[in-house]
Amino acid sequence: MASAQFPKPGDHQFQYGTAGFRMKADLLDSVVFRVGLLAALRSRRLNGSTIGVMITASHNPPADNGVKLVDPMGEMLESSWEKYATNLTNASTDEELVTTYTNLVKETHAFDVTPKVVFARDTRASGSRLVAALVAGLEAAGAEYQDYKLLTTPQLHYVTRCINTKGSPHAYGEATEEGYYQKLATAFKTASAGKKFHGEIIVDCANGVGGPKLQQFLKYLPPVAEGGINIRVVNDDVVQPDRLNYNCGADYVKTNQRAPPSSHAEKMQRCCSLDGDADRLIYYFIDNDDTFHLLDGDRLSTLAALFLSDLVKSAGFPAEKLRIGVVQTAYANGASTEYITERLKLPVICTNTGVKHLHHEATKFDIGVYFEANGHGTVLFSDVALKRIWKHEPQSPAQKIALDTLQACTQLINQTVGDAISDMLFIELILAHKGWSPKEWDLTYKDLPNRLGRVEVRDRNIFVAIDAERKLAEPMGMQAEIDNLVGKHKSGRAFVRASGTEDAVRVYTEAATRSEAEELLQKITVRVREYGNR
Ligand code: 16G
Ligand code: MG
Repeated sequence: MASAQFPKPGDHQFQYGTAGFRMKADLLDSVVFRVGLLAALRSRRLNGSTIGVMITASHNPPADNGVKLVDPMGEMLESSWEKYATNLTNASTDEELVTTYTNLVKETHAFDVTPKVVFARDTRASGSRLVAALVAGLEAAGAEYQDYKLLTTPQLHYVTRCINTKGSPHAYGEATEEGYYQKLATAFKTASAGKKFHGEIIVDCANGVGGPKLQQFLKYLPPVAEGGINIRVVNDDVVQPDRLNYNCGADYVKTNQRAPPSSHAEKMQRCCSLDGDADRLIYYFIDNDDTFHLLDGDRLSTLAALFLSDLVKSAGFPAEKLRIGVVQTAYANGASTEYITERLKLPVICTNTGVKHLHHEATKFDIGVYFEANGHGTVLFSDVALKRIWKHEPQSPAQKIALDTLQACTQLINQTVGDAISDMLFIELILAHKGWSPKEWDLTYKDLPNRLGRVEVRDRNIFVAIDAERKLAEPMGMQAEIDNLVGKHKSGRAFVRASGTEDAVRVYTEAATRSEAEELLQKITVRVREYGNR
């Protein structure tokens, strides 16, 4: 039996979480083999649509790896299937695996068709070994498959959608890496025609797969001498595996609130960082007083919303024809939410943490902008919006220019999932249109000081969050205590939630001053410890 080559390690319990399966790479062989079976099953359930499998552990250390499934339109695996992934990977013997699989074929009403799967991986050393396990699983399930080798996560999402929409009115593009570069480069050139880029931008690629891919992409853009964007790629070493995400990358910058030492940014220079699989993006700069300024996912979101709402107006659309909305989580800085509602006059929806929740809510608008504060996000255009945008008749040359730009944006933005390369080009485009340096962008509003804490307790599951994780339903009485503490601080806000990825509780606080945010964090942390260890 094929699975005998990939035995489940000991009594390890696996769980398909918000980011798929992710852990030390040497625990993953059996998991990836079984994900191969599951991908085939998912394809059969969807009558032979192509399913994507990405092998990556994103911003985790080099010794980790992970695997996740991509649904046909490039979305994350439908959440009702996460439990099947969990069941399959936990079957302890080959016999149990066969039984579980056979039952799933029935339970999911899988069709009797040849499954189709595409896959890719990031640059981790364990990647090719895990690909072998995946292929064994796919072959055991009788699947047709195509290996796209090294890709960023969003590229694999793009390719999956292209394959499944080929020949339809919703065709998304050429299902190749080159097709991806061509689509984005063409859109970027159209949307930035005649605009000037403000100096050089440093792009830190976390020594991950984004490095070589961005280098490759640059070949499709006009040269700097001809007015093209001036991108300096740093941290693109994928030869020494230990350097991946080490002292660099979006997660490092966001968590440590400082630039990677290796980026050597000058004062006031525009910088950004991707994460290890290039689906997260964070901007930053160091001002003339050596103060570090972070432009995180909230900033990407507010800038995108500002630009798109202006563009929609300038192109001559009445507001009700293209409703723009923004989706955030409780982690979004209160000042960003206020800016969107009060200044941009746009609706904001708050959802649970995790990209799939934001993505889902964003589909409810004609143009849905969503970003997590950590830099993962994108913009979604509904089918109706796309139709209106492509059919619109501009009434003046100025409307035509705005419309051309808006149309190009729908091509530039990767609508399947947050995509650091695509998001970066979009942000660069906006800054060029506005003639802004990061300083003007930073000045659009002032972040409220905030703190994020991590508390380990005996049982994190007693903390039950409701209202998009802004309040605690349990333990009884705790929310009243938080409200009481928060009420003592100007612009105070706080929430507590159990982490979905670690055995810990997260505490977020915000207040008018840094010391108040800190004080609030300390006081709430004490209460979390007390309740969590009872
Ligand atoms: C996962 C999520 C990320 C979220 C984080 C929260 C995806 C692809 N990733 O990494 O969006 O911010 O979990 O982690 O959805 P936490 O539950 O440990 O705070
Ligand atoms: Mg990532």
